[in-house]
Amino acid sequence: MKRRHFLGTVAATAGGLAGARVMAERFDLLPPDAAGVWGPGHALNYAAHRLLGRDARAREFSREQISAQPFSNDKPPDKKEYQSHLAEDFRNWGLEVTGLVSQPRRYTLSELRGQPAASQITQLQCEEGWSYIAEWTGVPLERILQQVGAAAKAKYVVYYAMDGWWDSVDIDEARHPQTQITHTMNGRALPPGHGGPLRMRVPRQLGYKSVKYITRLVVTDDIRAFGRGRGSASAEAGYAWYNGI
Ligand SMILES: Nc1nc2c(c(=O)[nH]1)N[C@H]1C(S)=C(S)[C@@H](COP(=O)(O)O)O[C@H]1N2
Ligand SMILES: [Mo]
Repeated sequence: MKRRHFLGTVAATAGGLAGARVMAERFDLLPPDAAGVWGPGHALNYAAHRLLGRDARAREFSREQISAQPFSNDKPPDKKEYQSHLAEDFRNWGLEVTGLVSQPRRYTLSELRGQPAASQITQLQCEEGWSYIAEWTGVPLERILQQVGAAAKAKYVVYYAMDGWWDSVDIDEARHPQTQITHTMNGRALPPGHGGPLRMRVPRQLGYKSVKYITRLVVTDDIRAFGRGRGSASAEAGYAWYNGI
């Protein structure tokens, strides 16, 4: 009923985009970047995906389809801090988890590697058009949220990288079984070029949501408190905060 009502209303609205914002707001599905010129489009896209495909899964591939030469869009950070972690084989890398959680915690990399792992063969698609398929292995973000006791009212998980990138996903994406803290790629430690030692893997959205070199997660119910309130560095640079595939 809810989705039919939503679609019906959007269709019936003259210039559906303007109506989309109003509808998205009514269903509490307004993305952080709903303001501005592209805001109504972002709101329609996000609300439609959430109403129609909240539990949808990203396509999974067979082992034979894994790309022989996965493309890495960048060199690892030349930042001194990252380079010294690299030099010691990331022995002292950690992932801090704070915010709306009952037990804030800092995981060491070896603690994460020691957790029961999940694997998926999915495609990473860059907004620039290229893509590759790889097997990603790591800890489902959902499991981390359980371990730290994320509050029921949590609405977003914000994540930070060592090179200054940061992004966030809503709680549906965070709890989706394919959303993963990845430490292993194609059976080996995640290479530095692909975000080693830890990256967020969000296979239902475009590649820029899969932030590399992550060091910190914050659970929150108020995204306005982060950066300029648009939910991510990418959104502040003009990309959609939500970009479902
Ligand atoms: N920290 C960080 N994460 C990042 C990026 C980055 O520059 N820094 N680039 C993003 C973009 S635009 C894409 S398409 C993917 C690329 O992943 P890859 O290097 O494994 O191909 O990483 C994303 N995560
Ligand atoms: Mo990208």
